[in-house]
Amino acid sequence: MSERTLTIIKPDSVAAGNVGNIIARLEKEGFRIVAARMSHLSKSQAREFYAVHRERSFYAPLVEYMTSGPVWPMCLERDDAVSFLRKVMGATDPAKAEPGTVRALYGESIERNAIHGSDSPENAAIEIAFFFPTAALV
Ligand code: 3AN
Repeated sequence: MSERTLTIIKPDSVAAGNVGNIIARLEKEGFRIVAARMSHLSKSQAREFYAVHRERSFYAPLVEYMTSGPVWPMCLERDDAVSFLRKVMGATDPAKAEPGTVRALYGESIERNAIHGSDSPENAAIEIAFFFPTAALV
């Protein structure tokens, strides 16, 4: 069933010049880009976006990292978009990600891991609304 999910091309990918490669890969995997924009997150935006991880030891460094440079949030559409994107992304730790996945190809570390993808349809809806008002979706 056609579904939408939210990805963020993270600061390490933007700094390394991998935005084009990652977008090309996502399109090749059958995702349609419903909305996209470049953004430089404020600390309060990053804290809110990752609020579920508030109690984790990596929360403060994660907020630091996600605000360290520009990112590309995008709303993507495809059959089973949420779970399919997770497969294309690979495991959180690029060292453990399956060969050929986006994180295996472009991730530098468990924190600087190239790309974000929503983990459930419920969170996808929340995360899409966080970055894109309905009017920005086509
Ligand atoms: P995923 O992005 O694979 O869904 P989450 O939601 O568990 O992973 O974690 C959100 C983000 O927090 C990850 N993308 C990564 O940047 C960072 N992160 C997760 N676990 C760790 C960890 N053990 N150490 C450092 N950063 C982490």
